[in-house]
Amino acid sequence: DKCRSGSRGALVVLEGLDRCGKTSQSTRLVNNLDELGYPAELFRFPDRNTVIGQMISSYLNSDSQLDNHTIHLLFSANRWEKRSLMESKLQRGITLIVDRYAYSRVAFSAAKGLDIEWCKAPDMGLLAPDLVLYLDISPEFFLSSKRGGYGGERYEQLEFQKKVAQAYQVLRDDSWKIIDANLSVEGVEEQMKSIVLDCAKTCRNGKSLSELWL
Ligand code: NYM
Repeated sequence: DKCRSGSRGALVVLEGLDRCGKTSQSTRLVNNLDELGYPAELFRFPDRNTVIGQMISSYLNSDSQLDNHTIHLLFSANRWEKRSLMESKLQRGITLIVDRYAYSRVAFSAAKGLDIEWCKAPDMGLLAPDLVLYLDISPEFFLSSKRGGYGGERYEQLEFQKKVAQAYQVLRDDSWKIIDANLSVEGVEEQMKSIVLDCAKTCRNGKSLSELWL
């Protein structure tokens, strides 16, 4: 509707290694934004609720085997099937907090040795985030932490996570905000809150949406 045009929501992406706390932090962010008068919703990739998402889920649980290129394209298709929904929500003024996005796929596939340009191509034209928050933990962090459940899924192995961390280093640019995720849950939450609020304000004031890859 017209009175809302120009006051779009922000597209905020959380990235990081497995078990870095992205999922709890994204829920907290949504609640914080809602309380501050910025309607927000959570998105998560992979979205395991679609048919493609179920194929991805079965691969991650090692119930199926797929060629590295095939799984790469499925992860990308899983984002494409949500693109128009995401755009319409943003245009309606809703801020989207997204737990993993295109960077995850590139980092995980590059860690397997796939060519980085090939990895980036299928996501070209997806909505570009207004903000990327990288929750920084050392790959060894989970060993000393109480964050449970590690090791259950494909990729959740120390040596592989080290490679993913290196691939993220290559991908990230100066616009990413690096969050020290070794702190307490509340400490991490505080670091993120004001950064995200600033971004939501800028978008509400008319910053335009753009597309990957910037
Ligand atoms: N993952 C996630 C990828 O390999 N590529 C992608 O594009 C995305 C979005 O899925 N180990 C991997 C990272 C995780 C796994 O994610 C499941 P989560 O956040 O644990 O549900």
